[in-house]
Amino acid sequence: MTMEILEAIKTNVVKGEPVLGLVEEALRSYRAEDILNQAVVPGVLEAGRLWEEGEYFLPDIIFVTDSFKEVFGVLREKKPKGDESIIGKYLIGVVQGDMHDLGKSLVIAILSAGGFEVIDLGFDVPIQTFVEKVREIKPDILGIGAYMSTTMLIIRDVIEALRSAGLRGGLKIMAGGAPITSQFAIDLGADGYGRDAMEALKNARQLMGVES
Ligand code: B12
Repeated sequence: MTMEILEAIKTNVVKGEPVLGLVEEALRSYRAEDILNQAVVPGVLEAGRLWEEGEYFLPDIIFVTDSFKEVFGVLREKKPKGDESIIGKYLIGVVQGDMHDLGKSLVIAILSAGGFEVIDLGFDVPIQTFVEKVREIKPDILGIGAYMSTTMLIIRDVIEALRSAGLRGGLKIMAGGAPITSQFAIDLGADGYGRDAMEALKNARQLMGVES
């Protein structure tokens, strides 16, 4: 089999078209991580670029993130356990009262592609759930998303609750979402921020000490 199958997967990811059949086929010749790194991730990155440049609109991103979620689930199952190339554990969730999910999905796609093991708490996550999951999962980084002016201050409450539970020390926290700025994230008590998914990855790597 040639590289054509990887190209075809990438193209379909960019277009948000069905990709599982192609992935099953590719798995006969390629390792799951190669399919992820050489086809799926470049596809998501390309879609992210088209979004940033205003060429893609929301429905396009919805299709791309749906396609990514589906294929990522399959490929993760196939990846060897105890993969040493993992940079760190990244727990992520959207604050309570906030149902916006697309930005987080894009961030998850890029972080996963960039070497993080990402655990997704979903959206509308109660403050107490953040606390319980941090205690249970012990992530290196917690990403908190908030997408409305009415929910963004909850990020501060989550950070406060973690501090009260004695879980803040040693944990890196990143805040993100359209109304958040770099300075605002710091004011809320976070350690980092990401204007978009690529910046989130870059800053997460920096927090892990793998990028200067
Ligand atoms: C799509 C959308 C929805 C969809 C969400 C679908 C879904 N599954 O996510 C639906 C229809 C459900 C929805 C509902 C509502 N929405 Co709405 N929605 C939007 C819209 C149009 C786009 C948001 C989006 O997905 N952007 C695309 C993603 C890719 O960008 P992003 O979220 O900014 O994410 C990027 C970065 O922020 C960053 N990032 C994201 N998360 C994280 C996390 C971390 C840790 C890091 C580091 C970085 C990071 O990386 C991402 C990728 O580049 C915006 C307006 C707009 N054009 O932005 C309104 C908007 C956010 N919604 C708004 C409102 C008011 C609502 C509703 C209340 C509407 C209503 N009256 O019912 C409800 C609220 C429901 C609720 N309780 O949450 C307002 C919020 C206003 C405010 N107060 O701030 C907006 C701004 C529209 C507006 N101008 O009025 N919405």
